[in-house]
Amino acid sequence: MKYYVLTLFPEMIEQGLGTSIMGRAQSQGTISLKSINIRDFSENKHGHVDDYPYGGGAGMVMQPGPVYRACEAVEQEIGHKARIIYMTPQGRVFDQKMAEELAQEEELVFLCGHYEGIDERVLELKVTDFVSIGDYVLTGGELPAMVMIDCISRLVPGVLNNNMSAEVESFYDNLLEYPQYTRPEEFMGMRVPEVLLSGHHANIEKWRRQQSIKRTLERRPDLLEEANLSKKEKQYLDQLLRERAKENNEEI
Ligand code: 6GU
Repeated sequence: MKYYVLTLFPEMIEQGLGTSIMGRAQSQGTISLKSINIRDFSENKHGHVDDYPYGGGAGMVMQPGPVYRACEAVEQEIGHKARIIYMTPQGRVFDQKMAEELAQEEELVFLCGHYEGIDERVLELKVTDFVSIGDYVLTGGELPAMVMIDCISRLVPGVLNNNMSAEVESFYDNLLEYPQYTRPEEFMGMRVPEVLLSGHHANIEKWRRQQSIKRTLERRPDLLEEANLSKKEKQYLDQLLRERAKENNEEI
């Protein structure tokens, strides 16, 4: 996977994605990351890339010219059309499913705005996808682009050590992850659940699935509607619901 990030703060992207798993993935060559400074495409003698909004109002707007030329330079380098994703709270909300879809691409271009946004005309001309990372407002598109790149990259083969781990973690099967324990066996008087010490793999697997179901019911019941449960697991969920109803003196 080749990422290109168009930004006024390339060092933010390089720093943020330069260490840990993302740093290793780049050293290995499993992914590549190139930050392009939009300011380098300014034709203004002061290197300005923003100006006052037509019609008045607060803040500054990024001018279309530098953004357009930066997009063209990246397209030239890639040699064919690529998706250009504009990070904006007005976009479609990013989720694991979108990450899975984007992970199939050879190249992804992220366009990060600042100030009050980017001149609409260059967005119309160049952007293929408008994406938000959630319903809250940030100061710029860099953190959202980094969130997306991190999430997509762990789905790229070879990025994670253990090929399985991308699937087993949260959201696989629409269930939350089961609780994890490591040494010591007892901490502050709290023991590791006995089943995990038993070495009985089938029992451990069953316990973990049940914990996932229980945790999802408690913390993200909305996810359960899309979860793929076996007949036995559905019975377990029904049992949890009955217990809960009983605790609350409810009818079911
Ligand atoms: Cl993609 N950009 C900004 N500025 N704020 C956001 C966002 C994006 N997603 C959520 N909030």
